[in-house]
Amino acid sequence: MNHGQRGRLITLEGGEGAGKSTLLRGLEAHMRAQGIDLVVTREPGGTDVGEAVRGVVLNAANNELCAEAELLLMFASRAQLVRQVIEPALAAGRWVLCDRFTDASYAYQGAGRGQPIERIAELERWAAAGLRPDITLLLDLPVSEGRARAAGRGEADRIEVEGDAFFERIRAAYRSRAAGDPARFRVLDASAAPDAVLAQAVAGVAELLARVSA
Ligand code: Z5A
Repeated sequence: MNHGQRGRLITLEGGEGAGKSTLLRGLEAHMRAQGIDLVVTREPGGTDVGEAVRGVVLNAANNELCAEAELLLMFASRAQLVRQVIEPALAAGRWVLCDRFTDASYAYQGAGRGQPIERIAELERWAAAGLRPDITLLLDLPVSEGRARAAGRGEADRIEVEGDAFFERIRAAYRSRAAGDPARFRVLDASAAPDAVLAQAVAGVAELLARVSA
């Protein structure tokens, strides 16, 4: 499928414990069953360089890492992923399903860490080559529920150790970005059962794709 046509970039976003990994597995299986030629990747990470960066930014031992360096590292991973994986796949007509993308930098480094939005926008234009997802699925969940789910997962990483206020800012930023761009975002009720979240996602993708392709 997609002969001669540019592929689509679909991203998943959400706060801690929202169920992105669970949804990603379900969505990947659903899309492959539809015959979609799919590349699945994640941020930070997705390339050898990006996975090394991920190790640095998530390692709780790196507690001296400043917010500016954190932002630049997220975009270092993204710059590599866009050029090495995402753009070539889209150009070949393949679809890309990416676990987090630039919206996460606006939410975590912008709203969470207080980094200037105009700096992030500049990095998006330059380091991420202005690439925007066609569709973004936002898994929305009250912070307390998400944190309770994530608590069962073992040791917290360098970002997960932050307090509730940090994650409330992130949730608010994600919701506000979604409200500001309804043609790209679909907000999913992540407190529903996994099958119901997947059904919402499948319906959302179909509806937004119909609009994008119209
Ligand atoms: N980060 C950043 O700061 N800036 C950036 O630009 C980017 C990222 C790109 C790593 O991201 C960190 O990087 C992240 C943001 C930052 N830091 N934090 N916090 P990540 O996406 O790799 O890590 P994550 O946020 O921890 O996501 P995850 O591993 O995909 O976890 P999840 O969303 O919580 O998904 P899950 O593992 O599927 O679900 C968590 C638990 O809930 C698990 O036990 C499931 O079985 C359960 N679950 C899942 N769905 C359900 C439903 N529907 N009902 C009940 N229980 C459920």
